[in-house]
Amino acid sequence: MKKFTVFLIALTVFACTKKKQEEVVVVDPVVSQETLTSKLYTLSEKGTDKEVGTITIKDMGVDGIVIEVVGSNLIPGVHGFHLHEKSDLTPTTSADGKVVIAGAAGSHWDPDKTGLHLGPDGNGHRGDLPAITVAEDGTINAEVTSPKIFIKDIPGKSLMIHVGGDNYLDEPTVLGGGGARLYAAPF
Ligand SMILES: [Cu+2]
Repeated sequence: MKKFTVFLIALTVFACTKKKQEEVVVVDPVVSQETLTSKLYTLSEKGTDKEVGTITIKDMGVDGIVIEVVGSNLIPGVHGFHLHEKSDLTPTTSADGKVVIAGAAGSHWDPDKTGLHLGPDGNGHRGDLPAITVAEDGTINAEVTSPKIFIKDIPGKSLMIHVGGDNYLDEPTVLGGGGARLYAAPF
């Protein structure tokens, strides 16, 4: 009986110790564990259409964010990629009567009011990101970083993928020349 009691005490102590260990959460002082995830949709003149992937944003603390783009059934090639001002992806009508796909998302996020599209390394829009490439088989599994966007900036905005590439200039066409909005993930 005595042996059994000792065994029970030992078991209880072991169980308590184990529980305590499980409760210990390791928190990196610089990089938090926070991530934001949203689905990636095709865009049309009617709004959002099919689901074609996922975008995950990881908090890198003072270093900004890492953006992971995973998708399939996409149009191959290089596509301009930006953080736009709003998460609303409904179409709008321009002054000349043309439908702007996902127009309600606004333009590239530009909190410093620079009015300049200078790409990820320039001092223009903070929403300007490196262009991303979809493989020939229509898939993408890319990771881009931005030291100018922080995780707190993301809610209420959208990540936008354009039809064309991005020359990181406003010439010869504005906003990098990517043209129409093709896919987006609202946050
Ligand atoms: Cu854009």
